[in-house]
Amino acid sequence: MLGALAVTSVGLSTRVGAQNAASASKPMPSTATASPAPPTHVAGATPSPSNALCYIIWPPDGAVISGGKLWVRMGLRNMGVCPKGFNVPNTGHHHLIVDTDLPPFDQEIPSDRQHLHYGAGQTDARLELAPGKHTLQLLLGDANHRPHDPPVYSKKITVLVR
Ligand SMILES: [Cu+2]
Repeated sequence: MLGALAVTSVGLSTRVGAQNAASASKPMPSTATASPAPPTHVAGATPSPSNALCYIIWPPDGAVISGGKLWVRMGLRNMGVCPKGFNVPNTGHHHLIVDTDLPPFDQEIPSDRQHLHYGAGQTDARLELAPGKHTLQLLLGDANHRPHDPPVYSKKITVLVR
């Protein structure tokens, strides 16, 4: 009787401990579920603080934009924005990923119409989109346009232009 009681209480405390550990290792469940789990460790990449947060201030997810001309406002917390080419710890510059998925994290971010670089350190940008549905996502790059370790990127949002 006494033995069975002791076993039960040990089992209970073990389970509680495991639950705490699991929730502590996932600080941002909302962003973690937004993208289909790309690798988060990039060997040799410029380090970023684990609490870095990149987000699109405007437009909001689901926004309807008349005419297709808009300003995109880019947010970054716990890191600083710095122009390309300057190796300053805990900084980077914004890249806007348009209508496509995030590029590979172990390479330089491409530069084309779907991967826009803001290498002067801009935090807002004028954009013109054709009528229809579009996706927007931010990805921070280091002095050499490479994602950090761990990579710092926003949730992917959808806007509708009409
Ligand atoms: Cu860049």
